[in-house]
Amino acid sequence: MRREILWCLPLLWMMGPALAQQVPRPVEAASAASPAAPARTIGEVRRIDLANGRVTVRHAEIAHLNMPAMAMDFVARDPALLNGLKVGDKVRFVAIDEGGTLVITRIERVGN
Ligand SMILES: [Cu+2]
Repeated sequence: MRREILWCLPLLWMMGPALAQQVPRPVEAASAASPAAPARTIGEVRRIDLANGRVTVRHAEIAHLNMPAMAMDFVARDPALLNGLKVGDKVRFVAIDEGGTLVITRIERVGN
């Protein structure tokens, strides 16, 4: 019994660092320079659904969402964000993935 305990101690000591390395590290705060940071994307409004707070945007590549250029639907975090937008408007917006839903957190018109 006692001999087994003594045998285990060095083993635990050796495995300690290996086990510690498997603990997930906290996610580092994304810096502004990081390509994973939610940057603003250029796009063009294709459709607006004010009642449901949705907007269809033909957008440029979105690096932080790993998305090529395409036209797609977004949900506006606040439907009021869509006030004043018209189909055909060139926009600059920030989109994030919230549990699989692509949400626009800000959007503004840019000069045509
Ligand atoms: Cu897309």
